[in-house]
Amino acid sequence: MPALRTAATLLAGAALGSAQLNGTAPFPNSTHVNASDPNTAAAAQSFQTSPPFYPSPWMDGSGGWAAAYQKAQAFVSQLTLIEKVNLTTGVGWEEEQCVGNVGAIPRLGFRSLCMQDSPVGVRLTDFNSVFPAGGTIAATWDRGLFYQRGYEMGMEHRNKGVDVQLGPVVGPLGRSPEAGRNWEGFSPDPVLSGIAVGETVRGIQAAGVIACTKHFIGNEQEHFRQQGEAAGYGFNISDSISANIDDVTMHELYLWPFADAVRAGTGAIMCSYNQINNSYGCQNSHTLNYLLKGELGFQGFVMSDWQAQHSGVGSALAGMDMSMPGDTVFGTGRSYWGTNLTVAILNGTVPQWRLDDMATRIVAAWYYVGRDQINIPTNFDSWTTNTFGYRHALVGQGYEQVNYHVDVRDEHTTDIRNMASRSTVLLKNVDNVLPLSGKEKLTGVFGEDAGENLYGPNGCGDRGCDNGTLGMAWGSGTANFPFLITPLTAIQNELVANNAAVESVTDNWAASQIEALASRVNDVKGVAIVFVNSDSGEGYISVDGNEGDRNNLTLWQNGNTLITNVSSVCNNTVVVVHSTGPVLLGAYANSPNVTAILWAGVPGEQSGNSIADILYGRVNPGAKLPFTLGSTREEYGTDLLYQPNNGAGAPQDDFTEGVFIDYRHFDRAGITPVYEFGFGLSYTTFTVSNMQISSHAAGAYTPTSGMTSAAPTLGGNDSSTAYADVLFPANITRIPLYIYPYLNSSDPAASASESDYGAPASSFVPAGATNGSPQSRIAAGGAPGGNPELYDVLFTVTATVSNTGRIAGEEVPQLYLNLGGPNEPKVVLRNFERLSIQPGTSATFTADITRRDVSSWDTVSQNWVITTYPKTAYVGTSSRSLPLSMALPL
Ligand SMILES: *[C@@H]1O[C@H](CO)[C@@H](O)[C@H](O)[C@H]1NC(C)=O
Ligand SMILES: *[C@@H]1O[C@H](CO)[C@@H](O)[C@H](O)[C@H]1NC(C)=O
Ligand SMILES: *[C@@H]1O[C@H](CO)[C@@H](O)[C@H](O)[C@H]1NC(C)=O
Ligand SMILES: *[C@@H]1O[C@H](CO)[C@@H](O)[C@H](O)[C@H]1NC(C)=O
Ligand SMILES: *[C@@H]1O[C@H](CO)[C@@H](O)[C@H](O)[C@H]1NC(C)=O
Ligand SMILES: *[C@@H]1O[C@H](CO)[C@@H](O)[C@H](O)[C@H]1NC(C)=O
Ligand SMILES: *[C@@H]1O[C@H](CO)[C@@H](O)[C@H](O)[C@H]1NC(C)=O
Ligand SMILES: *[C@@H]1O[C@H](CO)[C@@H](O)[C@H](O)[C@H]1NC(C)=O
Ligand SMILES: CC(=O)N[C@H]1CO[C@H](CO)[C@@H](O)[C@@H]1O
Repeated sequence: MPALRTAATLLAGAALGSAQLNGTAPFPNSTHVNASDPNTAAAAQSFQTSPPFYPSPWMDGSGGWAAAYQKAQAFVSQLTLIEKVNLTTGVGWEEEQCVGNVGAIPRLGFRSLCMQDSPVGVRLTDFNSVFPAGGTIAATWDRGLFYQRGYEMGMEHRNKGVDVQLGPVVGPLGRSPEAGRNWEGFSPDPVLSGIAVGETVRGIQAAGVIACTKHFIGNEQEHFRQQGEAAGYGFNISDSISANIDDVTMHELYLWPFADAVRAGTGAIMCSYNQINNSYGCQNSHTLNYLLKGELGFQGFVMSDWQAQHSGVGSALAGMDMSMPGDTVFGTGRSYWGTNLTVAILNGTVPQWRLDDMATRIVAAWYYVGRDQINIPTNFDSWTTNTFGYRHALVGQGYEQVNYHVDVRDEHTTDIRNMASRSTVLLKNVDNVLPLSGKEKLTGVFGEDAGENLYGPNGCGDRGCDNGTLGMAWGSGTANFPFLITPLTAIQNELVANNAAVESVTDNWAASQIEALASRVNDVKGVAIVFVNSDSGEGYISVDGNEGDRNNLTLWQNGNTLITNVSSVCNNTVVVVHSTGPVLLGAYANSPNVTAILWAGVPGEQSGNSIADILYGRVNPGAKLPFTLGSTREEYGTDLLYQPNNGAGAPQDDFTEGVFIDYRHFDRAGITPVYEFGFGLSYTTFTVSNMQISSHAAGAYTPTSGMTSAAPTLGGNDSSTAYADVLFPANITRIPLYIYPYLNSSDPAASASESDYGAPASSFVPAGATNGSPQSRIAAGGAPGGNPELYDVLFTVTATVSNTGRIAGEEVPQLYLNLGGPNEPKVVLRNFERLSIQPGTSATFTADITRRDVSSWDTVSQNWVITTYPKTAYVGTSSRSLPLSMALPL
């Protein structure tokens, strides 16, 4: 839990850094930059501070938001100061039914908005589905499945009465393979992540639920994300870890997928726990005001991660719009906003236009996804699954029916099974041992990961254990299973139907039983299928000493020994891996008795059926690795920070590798991976041929220029509201520890002491922060997602993909670019398409290349530029199998 701090102290964080943006400005903590690292000089072209950027850009209704903007302005114009503050501030942890609720506006019949986890399904309820995790669906490389998954998750949230689904995730992006929450996001490649997040946002919001894309930004590890959490693990640090990211890397890597989410219309963005260049994610005016709301033209609202807010005025002026869950620290009854925000408006410290902008953004997102047309009451309670319980769980008040057990699953489980099998990557298949016939005389199934969690599928809170098969990892990114089909059950069903024999050993340490069964399988020329896993999760839970982040990239539960014990006596050993990210499989890639390897990710409720569909050939694998599988953790070059490196100060995590993460690093360092990014086999074979490029006349790039309009103020003059009019109403029944917008006293001095805003405003309001006059527009901005001309299509690449085998299959042709400069990655992914092709026939791969795709970030002009270096386009079937290439005719 973060310590309580005074607003004045914390504002130093918001305003930190006086340097102007400058491509050559030195990184302020240069002692942390290893100048002898060969990657640093080239990649970290301009480490920056977090230069202040004020005022916070106000919403303008651009990019398809005009109608929602107008409706929201009309609505907010009717609101009083207190009602506006209510919209912005959560009522406190466990004070209402959802993981977060803001105050209601009863006068206008506007209910308390409900924010609910999570990115795999509705969390903390029942009769919901569990979808494959983000990092698993990413392996489909299938836009249609990205959208379908988003839509179906959105429908389930909608029907539970949720307003905001707290997903999808593109932060962490996946800088380090060990990072605990990578599985919630998609891929360390920004383009794969960007396409996946865009389709997911569109899907969720088509269902009438606001998507909250998270965590913005640089949230690349669990260790040290919160001072209090770190203290619980025995680390003495004053502040959250600072992800120190240079301007090029920020734009070309970490911000890239957020641009896609904003362009897709995400209604909310969650700011993160960590600091970015030594300023907290929820009060960093550079990342929120400049990058997100300025350059990316984000029209929705920024909500804090739970307890990620560290200041009142500072976060308001730096661009945060909603405080979650509202209290400074869970259960304190104190808030940086609520009463504090009311006081800050009354005395002019925070200008009214900023509050109006917060409220407008929140209500506009609500209209944008059509929530004014949907009236489904929240019909569950996060804090109990009992039918009756306390409405205000924190304080045990309001006993009533809180759960209606509404089954929102519809027919989604069929689609979930399809999504999971289409996410399964075939890495090795010697002599076509797969698919299996299902008529093998004896099948031996091995591994705890094949079977049940003895505590039940939901037996460990927030899935904080690694018992039984890994259908989901741990943390707040979880949901309760309605059932979990284990691999063993599905394989038994398959084989028993065929009257074949199947036996299993699911104790990974039962060496003699394992050897006995594996030997018998070998003897009768059957097949051994070994299930292994590697788990991770969110930092507040430690499993087997893994404090969210993984301590290693090896298999858990004695998995390596298990594979060795089986394969040393059985020459037809199939290995299936469930994992939250990369694991070290180098020992098995060339091991003769390991005849097949499958990566099945974190598949959700239909785990067993989906792997059986692959093993027995009902689904021909077509998935591709969304990351690189190396042979040691060192090969990745981007390990986590496991120990504080700045005394008792904020740990400093310098992203000195720049844009060189995952395959870009392996390519640059000349390391041959075990299985490369984009790799995946099929039961049939494909070739690619006949690459062609056509150019489009898109015209020259026009930097956005001119001025914005002035900040609108809506309704009456809030700062002239009488203190007496914002007191607690006499007739209100106050719920203990609940966060309200009202004051206790009409005496300004007393209200100030209650709010801690006693210091003169000038001492902590950053220069320009209250200025609502027209502002210069940002050259790289102009609409949601950035300058619209960045998305102009400059080229279209086509190639022929032929199925040269004997069965129908799916292939993912991939388009990569080399941008020509001496410091550019060898190749970067830019487009792909999953094609279904009948045997003996061909299909055409068609991929657009946009202006953004061929541009590099220029720190001096603060814009995207197309360098004069010659550029090459490549087409192939993985990041290292690129048989076709052509120069881009720029
Ligand atoms: C900006 O860069 C120029 C060199 O191009 C340098 O002279 C100047 O000192 C830099 N400004 C800052 C604030 O670092
Ligand atoms: C603010 O929200 C609280 C909690 O929902 C509600 O009780 C109160 O009436 C709201 N106040 C106003 C003025 O709408
Ligand atoms: C106002 O915020 C300060 C922290 O800056 C906190 O200590 C105080 O309790 C808050 N006031 C209320 C009424 O929540
Ligand atoms: C389940 O997991 C917990 C925590 O990891 C572990 O201590 C326990 O032994 C496991 N129990 C079973 C029955 O697998
Ligand atoms: C890696 O971590 C897992 C989970 O904590 C543990 O079971 C395994 O023994 C570790 N591997 C090594 C090589 O230490
Ligand atoms: C492969 O399996 C056979 C049994 O079929 C065994 O004799 C041999 O030692 C195994 N090879 C390895 C490398 O484990
Ligand atoms: C496994 O070994 C047996 C002899 O023990 C041999 O007949 C069979 O062909 C081998 N299978 C594979 C897949 O190598
Ligand atoms: C805000 O109100 C408090 C308490 O009345 C006071 O100390 C502070 O100076 C005020 N700031 C402004 C700008 O009026
Ligand atoms: C020059 C500068 O900004 N230095 C910063 C380096 O990081 C520490 C973080 O703990 C800051 O306190 C310094 O101000």
